[in-house]
Amino acid sequence: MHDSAELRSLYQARFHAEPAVFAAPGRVNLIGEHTDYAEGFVLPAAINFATLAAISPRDDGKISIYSENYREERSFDAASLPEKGNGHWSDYPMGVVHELAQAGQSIPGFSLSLWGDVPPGSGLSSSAALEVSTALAVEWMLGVQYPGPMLARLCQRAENEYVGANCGIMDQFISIHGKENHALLLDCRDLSYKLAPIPDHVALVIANTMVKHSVAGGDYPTRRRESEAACAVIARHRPEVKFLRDATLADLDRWGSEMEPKALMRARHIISENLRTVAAADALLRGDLKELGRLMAEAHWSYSRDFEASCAEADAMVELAADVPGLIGARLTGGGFGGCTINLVEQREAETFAKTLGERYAARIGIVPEMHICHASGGAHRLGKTGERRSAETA
Ligand code: GAF
Repeated sequence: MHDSAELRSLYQARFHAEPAVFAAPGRVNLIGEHTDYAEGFVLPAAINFATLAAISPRDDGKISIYSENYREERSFDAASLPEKGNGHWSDYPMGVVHELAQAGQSIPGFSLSLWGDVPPGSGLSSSAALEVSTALAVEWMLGVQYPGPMLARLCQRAENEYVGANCGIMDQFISIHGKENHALLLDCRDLSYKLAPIPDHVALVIANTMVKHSVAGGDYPTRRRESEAACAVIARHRPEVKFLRDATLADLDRWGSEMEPKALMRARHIISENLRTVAAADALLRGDLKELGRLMAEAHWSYSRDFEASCAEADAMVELAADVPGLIGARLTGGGFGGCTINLVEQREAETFAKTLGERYAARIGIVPEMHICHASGGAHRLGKTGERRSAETA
């Protein structure tokens, strides 16, 4: 599978109907990790990897969902949707359908086919791409259109409550609001945002450590709990502190001794990361790439040492990148514990950079990494018959 034309023709062969097709991108986060659920700041960009969703109505009251990636079909009764997921890939699209029903929509039968090239388990938000592409497809079928921030919240709820992964808002938000050649500074408290252009001469080189990352289960929720415990200690003294977004490094100096040592480290990462993220967006807007690179490096080591969310492979990928010509900044991106590093690289050096870094990583770690030279892309949208982006008016 390569593109929407192929998805469309496979869809026609399977469901004997002409679908409407939607695309939602994955993302890379330049800086601002585990700050979203603390109502802080993030600086992601949508990337040119996406999930496509093809949909058409059916009249037998069934919801049929086929995954081209898993080559598997699941069927549900639109009149009695399951209340919870059960650890299957279909939880993501069904979570969205369930949330739309919770929001008062009456859900008719439909056939949905999904295909994506966001590498799963690599920290590039394949889950959000799946949720958002489904959301756009089902919205179209229902003839409704939620405002972007509301749709992002709905998809986040699908993941939190139906899938059972305790993620924040970043991934769903950027998948909807991404803009070609821009990063987006999001205030996760009120969902206001500012776009920062990524200069033409800067490439996004994504280096996959090939160590699997997952948000559901494992260390992600543990980190979240630890940082919330630190916040609760500060709130005992300053009740106005509801989230770590409201706390300062001075609070840690005063009350850090009342925290579990790990909680203190997690809080130090999140509080300092918020400061770095806002500073990084400023640096990008001013064109100060040196400062941006410095902040990314600081963010990586804070993520690795204080938040303990990196791994030996990601640390090696970041260390090795520092000696490859063309690097502006590198760090582990996304939820952590594996996945990809993001390298901002001078465009003219990007090919050689990717090749050299890949070879050096393979030589040191013994794993051949996947390297992708990406660009910041636009947010979720409908695709026309020939795969072109349809404007809002024609969508
Ligand atoms: C994952 C989550 F889904 C996001 O909400 C965010 O917390 C991120 O990890 C870490 O910054 O992608």
